[in-house]
Amino acid sequence: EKAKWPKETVQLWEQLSKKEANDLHTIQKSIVHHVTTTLARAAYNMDNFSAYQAVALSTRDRLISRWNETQGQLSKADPKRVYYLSLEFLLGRSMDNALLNMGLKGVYSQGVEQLGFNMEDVIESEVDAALGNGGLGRLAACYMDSLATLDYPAWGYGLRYNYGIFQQRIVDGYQTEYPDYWLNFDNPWELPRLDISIPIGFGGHVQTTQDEYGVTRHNWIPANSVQAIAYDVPIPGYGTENCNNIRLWRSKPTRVFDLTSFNEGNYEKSVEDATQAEKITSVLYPNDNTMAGKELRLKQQYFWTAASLYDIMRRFKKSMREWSDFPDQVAIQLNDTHPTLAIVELQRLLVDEEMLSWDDAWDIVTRTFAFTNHTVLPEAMEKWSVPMFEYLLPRHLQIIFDINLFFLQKVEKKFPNDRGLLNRMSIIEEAQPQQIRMAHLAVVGSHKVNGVAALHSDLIKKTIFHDFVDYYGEEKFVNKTNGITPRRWLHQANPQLSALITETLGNDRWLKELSQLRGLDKKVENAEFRKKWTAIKRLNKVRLAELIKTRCDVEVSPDALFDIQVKRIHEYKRQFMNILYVIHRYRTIKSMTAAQKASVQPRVVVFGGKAAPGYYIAKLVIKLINSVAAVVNQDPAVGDLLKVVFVPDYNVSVAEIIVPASDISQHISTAGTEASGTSNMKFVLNGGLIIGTMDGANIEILEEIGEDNIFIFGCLADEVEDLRHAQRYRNVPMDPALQGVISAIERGTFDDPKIYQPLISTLTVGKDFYLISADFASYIAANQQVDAAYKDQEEWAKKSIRCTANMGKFSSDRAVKEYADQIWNIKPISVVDEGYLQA
Ligand code: HBZ
Repeated sequence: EKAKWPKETVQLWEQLSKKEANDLHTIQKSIVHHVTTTLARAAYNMDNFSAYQAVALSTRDRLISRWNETQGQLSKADPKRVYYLSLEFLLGRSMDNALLNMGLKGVYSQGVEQLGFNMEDVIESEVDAALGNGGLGRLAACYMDSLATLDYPAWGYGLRYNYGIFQQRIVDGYQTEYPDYWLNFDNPWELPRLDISIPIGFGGHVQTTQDEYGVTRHNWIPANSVQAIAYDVPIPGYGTENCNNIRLWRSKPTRVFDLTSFNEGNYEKSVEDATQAEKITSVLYPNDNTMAGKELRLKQQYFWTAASLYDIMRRFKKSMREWSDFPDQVAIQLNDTHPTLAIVELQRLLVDEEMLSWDDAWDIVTRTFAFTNHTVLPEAMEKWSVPMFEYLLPRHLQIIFDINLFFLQKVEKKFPNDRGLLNRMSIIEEAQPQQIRMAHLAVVGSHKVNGVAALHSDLIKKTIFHDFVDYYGEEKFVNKTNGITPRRWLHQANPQLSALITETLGNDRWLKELSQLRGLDKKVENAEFRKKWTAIKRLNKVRLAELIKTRCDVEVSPDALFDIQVKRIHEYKRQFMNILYVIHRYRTIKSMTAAQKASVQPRVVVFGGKAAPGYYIAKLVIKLINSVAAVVNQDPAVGDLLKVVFVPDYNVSVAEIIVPASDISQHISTAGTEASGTSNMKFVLNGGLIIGTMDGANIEILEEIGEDNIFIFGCLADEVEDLRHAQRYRNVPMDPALQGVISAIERGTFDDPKIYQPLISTLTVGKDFYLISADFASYIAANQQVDAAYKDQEEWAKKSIRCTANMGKFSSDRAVKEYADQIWNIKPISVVDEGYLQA
């Protein structure tokens, strides 16, 4: 079109599409413009929320300019891109982050204050985008921030759920769930692309024919279809013009199909079909580390992977390259097994639609995909029942059986006559009914498989993927230790500490190169600096104390030691052990004389986290925490020596208040069960010490910060099996202190003891799978070491500074660079005002 225009028209467009300036006046004008036009409000009739909406819309304009510029330049450059497929992106709030990353926070704050609003209140009016459960979803969000910041050409693909993770309220001590209708007030952080609409088929049958060369062709005829509509979420990098994209799909009924039913006079059926179609992207499954096995979840997975691949292939086709070049243009990272169907879908499209040979197609597929494993827990391993799968995806089932057959034939060749081996490695589990093992499919269809911390990557090689290591060799199985973005988790969440660090180091380069924090090490001996450091921690504790007062109606002293455990509630994470120790501590204080009490270190024990709605034992743990809190907090014999709170509805924006405020935080999973953990990194980066087991990334944090700055306890991963065995077969008695605690619960000290019977029976000898009893004595000892160390506030401040100073490794920038160099083989491209530059 543009080519047909006269020169003046082109010039006019170019002149008018110049980016808006970012001076105070222009920004204020744009805010007021959105108030009076987009929001249709009178300029004075405003509350914090409408102020937020206007500021968000103005911020969004600037994001979109960057998005357009970046995507336009990338289209021309056409580099190899990475696509990060994740069913969860736990982004939290966007406004503060977008303004900080674009370097506009200062001018916007000034503008907003002059217009009569408090910037913090405006920021807090935003609802979280909570499209994730926990670590896996937040990791995806941190990686998107780093990819954008480092100028990597990267897109995320996910689902646009109408309902994110449920909202948690505590009623009578119990968790109750409420829907998270986060789209109620419109979402300024997405660009609906209503023109991008992709048909996705389900069900039906496979037509088999011979082509003119006698080759068998398979043609899937789906029984019905839905449309995938694209919504784009811009992800601005920090200190760069680059702005990446997360494309989220929403399901909508296909017009043609409801018309068919309608024309047949079946109005009700057409409405029913439409409802079924919309249901696909209606709700995020609220399970973390367990497999639900629901048909709707499988539909979500196929809907999402098929739409994403269609989009990726359409983009590839524009470049008119050969299919064999596909893996040189496209890297696809599978965030856990949830997107594994993408492997099968790509094979299907290449063979059935693009007419490649099976072997050529499979070579392209395996060079394209790489797979990240996030857990070794057996209950989390995804399996799909073959009959259900066949009903929804008949052609894909055939392809999976073929992939499996060709794979097992190769295994048989390498290790002949080992039937046990073939059974163990098969993608199909011979159960009733047969099950598809998605983790095996993901390994077979990928060129690299990674775990998320050194111990975990080692463990998966020894356990779930052991046979695969023997078959493929070691090189296919690598470690990529997780990381977190220092922009959100220090700069944004802890602005005062960020400012002190910048002032101390003389520049803010640490925000893009986190190992620069090492420069703080030489300030450890500087008493003046320690004073500033400690004062900031105290301010953050005051901020948390206010939140606790508002949300829990409990007053806590910011002078007490703040001891925090926030994460999903799960038996393997052992919040149960933590609250059992709190009871032990309570009983100890109760037994003390006034003189003895004088030397007790006051503590505030903070819990937060959601339990999966169907996870009965986890929900009982929440109830126990709240019952213990109710008793302890009003006991005059205890006073400020011990307070216990459960902060309801823990989410990303609450984490931003909690993380900077810890003195100590708890990462106490049974060794070998927590793949990595990422909140451990967030707390330590903010100068909080940790108490933890030799599990996941705790081990690597210990290596970086040194054993004097971390409280480690409990058995090691390679002792776990022996301990379980001993417990089962040798009548190991329960730890005596633990026995005392259990007796107190059973006497009814904390509500009706009948309530807790199912919880307590998880501990009875021979059943304590997570080894709470085995670790209890060393847990008590570690807690005593924490108290003793905290007594010396100067030494504690030194430890705190050393923690932050040595966390460089755990930046998600380091992590994505490793993925880019060692798995994806992609290079950064920097966006410039015109044209592009190869970095
Ligand atoms: O992934 C977590 C791990 O438990 C944690 O150790 C690790 O740090 C983090 C990032 O690598 N795993 C999850 O968060 N897993 C899930 O949320 C999940 C969600 C749905 C599932 C299975 C797992 O079907």
